[in-house]
Amino acid sequence: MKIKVINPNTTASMTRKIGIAAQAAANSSTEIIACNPVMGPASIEGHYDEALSAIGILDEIRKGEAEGIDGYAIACFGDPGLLAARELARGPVLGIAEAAMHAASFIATGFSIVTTLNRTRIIAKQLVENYGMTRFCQGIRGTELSVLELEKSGSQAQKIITEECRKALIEDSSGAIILGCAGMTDLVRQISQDIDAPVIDGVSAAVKFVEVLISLGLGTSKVGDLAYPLAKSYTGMLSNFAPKS
Ligand code: 2AL
Repeated sequence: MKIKVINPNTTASMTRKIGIAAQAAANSSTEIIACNPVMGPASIEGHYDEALSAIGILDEIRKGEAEGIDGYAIACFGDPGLLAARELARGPVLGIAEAAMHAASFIATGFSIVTTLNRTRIIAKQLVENYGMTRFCQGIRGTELSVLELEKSGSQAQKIITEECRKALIEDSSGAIILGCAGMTDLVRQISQDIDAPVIDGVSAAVKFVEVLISLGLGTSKVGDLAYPLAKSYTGMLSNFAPKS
């Protein structure tokens, strides 16, 4: 089984971290291909970054389909380009935010999301609503840490995130915490130990759910709106992205 894990930002150190977490979550017989697009933002921290990162994601899915990839995880907490990616793919495609929220809803009646910059909270809120998770989501907390701060050695990021998670449990009355950035994937075990509560990393959850769906013989439905994109001409910089019949 081959699962491609796409970090939609172009920061290679984050892609390496995501690949390690994905391989640790997967069965030993599953091959994890962690990648990031060559074009796009170094980090995704808003609507504009998200919109443009989707192009790189779709390019990786297109290549993945030619390489016989069985399923995909999109490793950015905004789940950018998710439905478009599903249109291109035969196998399952999961976003880390949706995977994390579903996992949390299985183990707690309420969860909080602890994320990076405050401005990204609106993205998480919109996803919570889209995924029907409003009933479970008790809080979305920013830390004002930039995504690339998570890549710096000697950063205070882990301490700041841990303290916010601890506060979320008490102030939001949450039973589980979701880490709201793929760049936090390496922190999950230690934070869970430190706060003595379940902490969910969407990268691991998405990879595991993709693996399960593939082993159940389930792929993206090609009936209705997730059918392959209609063949047509695209112009200008996007001419290479024109769907073929
Ligand atoms: C993210 C993420 O997971 N990767 C990235 O570049 N930005 N999300 C976030 N809320 O900061």
